[in-house]
Amino acid sequence: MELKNKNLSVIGLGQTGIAVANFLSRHGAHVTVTDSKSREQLLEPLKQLSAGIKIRFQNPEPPSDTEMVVLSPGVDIHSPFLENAKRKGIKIISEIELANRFNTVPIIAITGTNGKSTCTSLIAEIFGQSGKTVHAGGNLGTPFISLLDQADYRVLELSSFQMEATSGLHPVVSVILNISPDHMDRHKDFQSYVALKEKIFAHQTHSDFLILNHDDSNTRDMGKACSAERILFSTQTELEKGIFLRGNKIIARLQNSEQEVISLESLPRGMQWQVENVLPAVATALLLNVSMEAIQQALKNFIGLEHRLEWVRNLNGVDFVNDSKGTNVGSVCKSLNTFDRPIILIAGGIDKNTDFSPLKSLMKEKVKHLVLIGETRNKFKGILNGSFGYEESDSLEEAVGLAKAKAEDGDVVLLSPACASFDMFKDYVDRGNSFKTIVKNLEG
Ligand code: UMA
Repeated sequence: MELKNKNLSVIGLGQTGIAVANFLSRHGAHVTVTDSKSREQLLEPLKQLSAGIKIRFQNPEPPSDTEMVVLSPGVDIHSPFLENAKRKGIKIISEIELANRFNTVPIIAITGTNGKSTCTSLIAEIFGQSGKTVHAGGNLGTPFISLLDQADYRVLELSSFQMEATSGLHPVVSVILNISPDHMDRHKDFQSYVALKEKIFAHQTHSDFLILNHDDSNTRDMGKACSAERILFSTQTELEKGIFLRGNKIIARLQNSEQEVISLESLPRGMQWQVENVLPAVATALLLNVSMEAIQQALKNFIGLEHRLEWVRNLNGVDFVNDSKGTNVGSVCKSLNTFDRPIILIAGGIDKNTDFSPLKSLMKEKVKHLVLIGETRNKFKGILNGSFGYEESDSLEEAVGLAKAKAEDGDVVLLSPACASFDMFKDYVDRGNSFKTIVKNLEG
């Protein structure tokens, strides 16, 4: 792709837009960045742009000489700016597509609704342990375009947003962890969301691998027409070919032989709760010939990620677990299913136009008591429709206090909100950190 002296536009001045604009400028393009915010709101990001890059604020029209637009993941492909670009016949590509065209290193790509970051980080940890150079990024945090140095593998976490305007990606291993409705305020319907996830294997060939979740009816039968070798994983069923649990042991049956990988007790506590993210990571490593020793060592060391089923503390026999990243219903269902003990759930926040009703029956089964916070309280109450006892709280601190008062020896107090956090916190990290501070300060 020739960039020199081209007139190129970037939409969105977040971390992706900054990295893309600087990359294009370094390659000799004339770059204009547009953002829907005002200059005053963007003083910090503006400082990170290279000299010579032009900026436009709150302008829905692409510059008239633009030959191509690169969009940031947070920008809806149907936003006025991109609709106007399409009308003018301007080419639109994602940051992932742009980076992919300059990438020369084999890609391992992970998508799904929940668990992507944990699985991506664990794969990077395992390959790192084996002495390989790996760059992990994408939705995980570092944009792909910033990861183009030489390496053995790139491990990319890919969101549905990043797959819009992505057409040529070709991973050597692709993983789809699970699919349940999320971001329904952005995507037209569930089918469109699934179709974006399926793009991950669209260009895979017979020498590649596609790893899918056998326990999820939305992923089990995917990719049958794809030429990559399909490998399934399951925490519930022994598979003829694939990776699965037998009792408390992880068993891999991949290339006509069976191997025992590790027993669950050897994993740190937080990862024992997330085996469905461990299995595809182990399969990826085995398929790409990483040694069993490196895999086992990495599994013993990897404690999981902050704000994803993160164990915070045991107080009077009660485990307090921070799952602030549980911002959609599918994620909360998974988190509730993780525990076979009574749960006191703290949930609520900002609505992402989600249907909460799938939570109702699971909550009846798993949740001993519910504490509601945030703007979605009324929506939750409407769905529960008097069928379930709950308390409400205006602050997270009070909510934790109410949860603690209900908890008994052996119970779990779980913050897993099923919602975004912006009504009460800066983001899910801020919400999770607040929860941890409150819990650590609780008196016995
Ligand atoms: N903007 C516009 N026009 C719009 C919308 C946004 O100009 O129509 C501007 C905003 O004013 C802002 C900028 O775009 O200045 C933000 O861009 P962005 O939302 O793409 O954010 P980045 O900082 O570039 O972060 C993105 C991902 N963000 C989203 O997908 C929303 C990050 O994922 C990712 O880590 C990062 O690129 C690096 O690849 C975050 C995320 O929340 C973690 N992802 C969602 C999730 O996990 O559920 C998908």
